[in-house]
Formats: sequence, structure tokens, C-alpha cells
Amino acid sequence: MNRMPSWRTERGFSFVISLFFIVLLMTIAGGLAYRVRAEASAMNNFKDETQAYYLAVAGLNRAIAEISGDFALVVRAEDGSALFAVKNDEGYSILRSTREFDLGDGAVSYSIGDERGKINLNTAKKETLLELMRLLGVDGPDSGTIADAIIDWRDEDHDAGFTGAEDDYYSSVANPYGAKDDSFDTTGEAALVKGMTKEVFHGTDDTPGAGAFLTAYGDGKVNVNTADEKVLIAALGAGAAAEILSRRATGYFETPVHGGEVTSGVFSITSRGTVRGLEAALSAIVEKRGDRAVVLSFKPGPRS
Ligand SMILES: [Ca+2]
Repeated sequence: MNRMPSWRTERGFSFVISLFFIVLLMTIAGGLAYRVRAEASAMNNFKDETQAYYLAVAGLNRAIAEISGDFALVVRAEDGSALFAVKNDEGYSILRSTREFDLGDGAVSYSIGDERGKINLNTAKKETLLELMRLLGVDGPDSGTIADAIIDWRDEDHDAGFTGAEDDYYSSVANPYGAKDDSFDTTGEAALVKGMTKEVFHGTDDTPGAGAFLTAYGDGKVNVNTADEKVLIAALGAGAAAEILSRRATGYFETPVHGGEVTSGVFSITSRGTVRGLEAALSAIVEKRGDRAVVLSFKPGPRS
């Protein structure tokens, strides 16, 4: 019988053990290197996200500086955002601020919207709310429900309108709550009223959301210089809306018409900061009080 000498078996065995430990160490080292790389990358992402957030804050501050300025009119830019016009010897001139710019390692962009270019949830008549819903393509019965429910939400009484809703209705939903019986404090509250589905409030791919045309801020007067066509029709009627839009095609109003306004004091701001492809957004509602601007609400993320 041909047996292998024992010293050779032992050497073979030690070799296998050594190999095993080398492979084990390499695996551990590889795993460790991967974790270190992943943590470094997460750290860099965190750093970029933080930078992007503060760039968005810088945009918000620039927007607040614009709002704090001494303007006479608030007019509509081509993209629907609000621009400020100052009075001077020749009449009025529109301030064209740079709302997109590079800063440090990244970029900032912000937009300002006029809350007076929207339908006021606290003062709108039922007919105005009905018309807005109709223009947004909401079915007749659902439009009636939403209009009645908005009015029931803000009125002090507990008597539900024709198809409206008070505590009885809201106490029977999946996560019950009560009707507010007081003014809307935020536009987002409108998403709580009966009939205001997610699709109606936020819109779909085909239809714009009602949330973009409603506001809880301001005195209820519509700025004829900034309001969207749907808002003008719902608030002032189709005839007045057509007249306003035709005059706006070649300029802007310096004095109020049809019971509206030509300036504003409450604005929505969305600001974005971007660093190496990472974006941070924040949104705020800001009210002008003299030469100051007061932040009424503030939240991370774009305005919903
Ligand atoms: Ca009520």
C-alpha cells in the first residue's frame, strides 16, 4: 500500500487552513472597504443635501427681499408667477429679478405666486366655488357637494347645506374628525372637506388640481393683474374675465376694475437648491406688512 508520509499531509492541511484564513481576511477586508465607501458616499450625499437645503433657504430669502420692496403693482409673468412693478416718473416699470442663479457649488431657483390671484376659501360665494369646480371639470353633483362643504366647514353653525357636511359626516369617515366651524387657516385644509378627493385637490395628468386655484390667505379680493382665467371667470363672470384678459394681453391694470385689485400682499414661494444633482425644495406663504415680510407658513418640499 502506498501511503503519503505524514509530514506531507500536515503540510497540505496547514496550507488549506492558511488559504481559508487568507480568503476569510480578504472577504472581511473587502466588506469593510465596501462599508467605508458606502458610508463616505452617504456622508457626501448628506453634505450635498444639507448644502442644497441652505441654497433653497437662500432663494427664500431673496424672494422675501423682493416682497419687502416698495412696489405699486403685482403683475403676471409669462409663466404665471408674480412680478413687481414700481412707480416712477414715467409711470410704472416692472422689476425683472434674477430668480435662478449659481451660488457656491450649486444653483438656486425660486418662484413667487400671488395668493390674490386665487379664489379665497374664506370669502368665496357658493356660485364662485361651483363655477371654479365646473371649470376644473368636476361633475355637477360633486361640485355642489364641494361648494356646500367648504361653506359648512367655515361657518359657525352645525347645519349642513343641501349636499354639504358638518360633524355628523366627518365623524363617520375612516379617521374621524370634526368640521372646523371657523375660517380656513391653510389652503391644504380644503383637502379635508367632503367631496374634495385627492384627484380634485391635486389634479391628475389631464386636469389641474383645485388646490392651485384656492387660497386661505388675504381679504378675498382678486388681483386682476395676476389671476388665472378660471379664477377671473369664477369670481367676476365670463364677460368681465374676457375684457380683463384682452386688456392684459397688451399690458396691465394700474387701477382696479370689476371690484378687483391691482396689487397684493400675500405670496406663495417655492424655492429649490441643487448641488451635484441633489435637490432640496421648500415652500412658504409670506405676507407683506409695510416694508417687512412675515412668514405665515413654511414647510420643506414643494407646495402641494
Ligand atoms: Ca359649520
